[in-house]
Amino acid sequence: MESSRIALPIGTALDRFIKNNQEQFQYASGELSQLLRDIALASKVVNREVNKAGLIDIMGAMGTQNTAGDQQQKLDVLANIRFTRALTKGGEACAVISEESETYVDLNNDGKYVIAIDPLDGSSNIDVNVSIGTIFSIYRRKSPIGKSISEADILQKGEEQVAAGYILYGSSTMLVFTTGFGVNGFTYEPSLGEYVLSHPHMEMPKDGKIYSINEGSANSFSDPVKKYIQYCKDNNYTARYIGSLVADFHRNLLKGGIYIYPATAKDPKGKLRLMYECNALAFIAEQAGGRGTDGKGRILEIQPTALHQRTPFYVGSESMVTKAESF
Ligand code: AHM
Ligand code: MG
Repeated sequence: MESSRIALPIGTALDRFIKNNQEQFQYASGELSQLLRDIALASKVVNREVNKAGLIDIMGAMGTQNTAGDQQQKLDVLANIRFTRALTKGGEACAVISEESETYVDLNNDGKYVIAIDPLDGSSNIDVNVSIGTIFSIYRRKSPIGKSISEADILQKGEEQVAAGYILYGSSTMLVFTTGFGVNGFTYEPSLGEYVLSHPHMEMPKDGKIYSINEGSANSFSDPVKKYIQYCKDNNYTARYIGSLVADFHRNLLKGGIYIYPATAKDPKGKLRLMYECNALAFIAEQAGGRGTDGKGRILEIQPTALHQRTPFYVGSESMVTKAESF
């Protein structure tokens, strides 16, 4: 959708941005804006915890595993609690789907929105002081308000997202989001405790020369993926892989590039989760002029059949994703 492009200056606080751009928040009853504020607030708390992770004894594995069998880190658990609590408080959400919870959390029958969230992605990077992120998608519920929620509310296609975003806990902390009217990026100003507009109307370069893939698994990539990687090398592309989806995606959004997590022997359906990792980033990519596919079709058109469903993921600059697909 076309942005109405109200020119707000760099440095505008998130709250002011939301107030001045209400036409970009559909169904204008204020709940979607409030959800975004709640997520922003929770992210500040998580940011504080991420920043002091090296100082206090909250680092390291908790000894429990999440639904996918990954070791849960204490910060993952904390982030999950912070975000779920923030989303529960205002009553806008009827359900939360989280990477850290096996089933969805049923919140409030009067809530209008369903949120899918990966509270802290890239968790293997926590202990080594490398950028990590939060990824979120927001959907309207489909069932009547006041009734209990149904599967149709939970398992929605990515194209039904009304908003999506991520928080990158990096050398600075950023909130990047879309409500379907383009993409805007806000940088956290710690001394003010505010997100301020730093990257208005973000657009992904149509083409790029950065490819991001875990080449350690190359032996088990399909032939087309192998050929595409060879094509990148033959054309002197630059390989950049942090192993933190939000950070890899963010770099490619700014500089032009492609991120690939294909099917591998270990993860025959890909590693990444459709509902709370790929959908949000595919929506943001499209809103910034890029593309997101599973190698066969548009990520946003995949009908999820399970909460923690995985998918191969190709996302980034339009020409690069199209080229990769052509292999
Ligand atoms: P997580 O949800 O357990 O943190 O895993 C997702 C992460 C992504 O951030 C990252 O892009 C990918 O897994 C890295 O996987 P690999 O180590 O196999 O390259
Ligand atoms: Mg994750």
